[in-house]
Amino acid sequence: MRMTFRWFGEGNDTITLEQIKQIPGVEGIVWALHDVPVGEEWPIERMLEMKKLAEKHNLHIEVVESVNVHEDIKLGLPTRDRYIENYKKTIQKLAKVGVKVICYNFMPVFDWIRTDLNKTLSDGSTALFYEHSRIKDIDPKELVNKISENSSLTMPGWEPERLNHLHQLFEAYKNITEDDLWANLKYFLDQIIPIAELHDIKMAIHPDDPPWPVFSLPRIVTNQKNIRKILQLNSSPYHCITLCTGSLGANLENDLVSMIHEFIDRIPFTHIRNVRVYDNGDFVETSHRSKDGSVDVSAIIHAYYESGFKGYCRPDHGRHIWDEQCRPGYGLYDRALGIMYLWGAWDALKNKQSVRKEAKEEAAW
Ligand code: DNO
Repeated sequence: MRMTFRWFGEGNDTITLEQIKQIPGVEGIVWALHDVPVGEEWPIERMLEMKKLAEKHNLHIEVVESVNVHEDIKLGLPTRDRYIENYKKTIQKLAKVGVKVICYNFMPVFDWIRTDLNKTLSDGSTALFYEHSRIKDIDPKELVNKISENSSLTMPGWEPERLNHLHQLFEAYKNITEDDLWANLKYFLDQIIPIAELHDIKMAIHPDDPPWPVFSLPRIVTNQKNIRKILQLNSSPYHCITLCTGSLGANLENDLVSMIHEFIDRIPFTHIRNVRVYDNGDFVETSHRSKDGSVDVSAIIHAYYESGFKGYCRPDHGRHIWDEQCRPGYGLYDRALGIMYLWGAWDALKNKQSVRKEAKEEAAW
């Protein structure tokens, strides 16, 4: 398991590379050029700058999250080909700077959705929260305002230049069915994956968060059956998933351990975090510890360990603790604690194995 940490770039994150480097076992950053408008080609000079910066701190830039997919591609509009061409060029350039995995998603209009970015938990920390009943009544515009308020930092997947056109976006999706979305994803994959394969970059689609349709917009990367079907859309080993335990874990019917075992060969990158899911469908993000939420994180580590996982991992959102002022979900402290939990669980398995091996060797004597 290769540990990484998401970093939003200089001037766009409250955390420094010096700090990241001091978290045990972190070898690379998960990055993106967040200011390049969705659909445009990424400039190689900027990629090289990022590489130089990261390498100065002995960190690699092998994982990108995300090269976002333009809405015209998800909508299947004739203009999509232009954006797909840009996407291909970006893949080629990313390969030149040493990128190995690109995480992306195929969610219409919104990326992740929450109703509150600072819900107070019983321990006094705050965390991202999703109130199920609220989503039914809230006007999407109101939600956008709420998510964007009090933050000088653009939230990933909530780019203002796109969400300023919310009304038009909803209009455009009015007649788009789930079947259309499947077809549009296939069209995109069939164009992109051969380029990724040629350049040795794994394309890892991220699950929908939450994993069900929101605001009547279709969502398809939601469960084991759909992920199986998505992987069958293109048989290349370069067509992969980013297994995000927090996104999929918001639906208690998702069996994450079974997904890991089934899809292991197509998981080059995983996000590990915990959520507590309530009976009424609300969920809140919690510490990574199994006991603190509904996702059995230690069982997940166990499944990865047993499968010989050698891919990239990052802790995902954490709580905001110890008065940290940070991007919602992306503080230093709780994610660093998360990493230590993940390593603890991993190393314990390693030790157990070597103890078992030793015991066997002794028995053989
Ligand atoms: C939220 C993240 C998502 C994720 C994208 C991947 O913080 O997990 O924004 O990066 O969905 O494309």
